[in-house]
Amino acid sequence: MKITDAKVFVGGPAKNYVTLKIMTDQGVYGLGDATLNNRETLPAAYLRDYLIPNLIGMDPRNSEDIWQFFYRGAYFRRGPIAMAAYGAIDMALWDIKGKLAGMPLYQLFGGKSRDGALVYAHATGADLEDLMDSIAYYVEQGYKAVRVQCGIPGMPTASYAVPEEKGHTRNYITDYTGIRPKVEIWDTDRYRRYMPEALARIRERFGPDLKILHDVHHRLTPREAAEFAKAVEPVGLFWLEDPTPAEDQDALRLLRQHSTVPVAIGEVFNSIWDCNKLIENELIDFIRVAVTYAGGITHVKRIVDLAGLHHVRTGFHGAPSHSPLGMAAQAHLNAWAPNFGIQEYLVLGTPECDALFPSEHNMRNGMMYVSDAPGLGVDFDEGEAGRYEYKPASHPVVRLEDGTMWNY
Ligand code: KDG
Ligand code: MG
Repeated sequence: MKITDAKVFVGGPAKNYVTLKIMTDQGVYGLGDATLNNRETLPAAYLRDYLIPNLIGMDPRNSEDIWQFFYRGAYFRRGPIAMAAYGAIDMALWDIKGKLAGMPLYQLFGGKSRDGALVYAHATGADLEDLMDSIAYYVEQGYKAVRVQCGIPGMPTASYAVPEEKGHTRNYITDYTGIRPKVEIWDTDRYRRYMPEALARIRERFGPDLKILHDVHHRLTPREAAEFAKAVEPVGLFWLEDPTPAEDQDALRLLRQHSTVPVAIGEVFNSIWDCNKLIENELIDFIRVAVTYAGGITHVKRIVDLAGLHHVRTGFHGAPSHSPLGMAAQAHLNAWAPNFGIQEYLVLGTPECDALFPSEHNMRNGMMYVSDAPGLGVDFDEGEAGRYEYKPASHPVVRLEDGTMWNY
């Protein structure tokens, strides 16, 4: 069996999805997602210029050897661009494998460990009252877990993942059209003074059963993060996410010495080498890697297995930038993983997105139910794809009030 061709598409409704389609001499094709948010053209170029010309003629069933060929074969290894490109190939090869076997991917991993996978939604508000309305909306929809972010009084601009005005909780955006990013101003002291009390009020209003998550988005130093974690401990968070910049694997030691708050990190990691020390030293509770830019199913499965040895559960990244293909790969891993924790999930389900990526996965009552269709269980309509083209977009950048650059 041979790979005969592969194509890359960049574009989509509201987001620039990077979609790979691998064709074979037996008519079976595979699909993969290489959407590196706001840098989408880069994995697409790596795929088109180097990886696809090498893929043609390879046996698509040898997904492990193909992964090793690209990873070990690249003298300059890792990085989000390369790992997103290998990830898309790997996803597409698993899709082909599932279609050849006539089985959904979770069966090839070892079958289902659960019926449905717990997901969390994003509640947000320009202020605390606005956020409370947003949480209430998701609770009414049946969600059992909600990430909560709100505006901080006196902060010169909206803080991370928060709308500028009240009443825009369901259509807020974190990315902006164009190449030049918008600037947000951050004030750590105001955040540290306000947020623990806001989280306590959310717990008081919604009671003990709601799973509450909060994302610090890499903005605190290790000392500040330890202090913050101690302050929010009475809230009983499901997790505190990215309290410190993720590159520093030792940063969480101090937090661990001062608090038992569960810690989640890893949405910017792209390999096992970014998190092996964190996992082995049991400095985290949830690993947030994404199949999309951490080398695909083959590599992320290794991370999940390492995590399982150290009581670390999964909490895969699921921001709206992942296409339904990347989310499907994670849905299959979530169904199988013995150490599954939770899945971040933002409703993508616009009619345009559903038309581009027909899918049999579904969501109800805050749980994700995996499709039983062979392979990934998501298709890609090339006719629909022709309606979209790449539109540059950027994350905001963050500065302190005096102009110093800070972490987005
Ligand atoms: O591309 C960056 C976003 O995916 C990120 O800001 C979202 O922190 C995020 C999250 O937890 O989903
Ligand atoms: Mg995050």
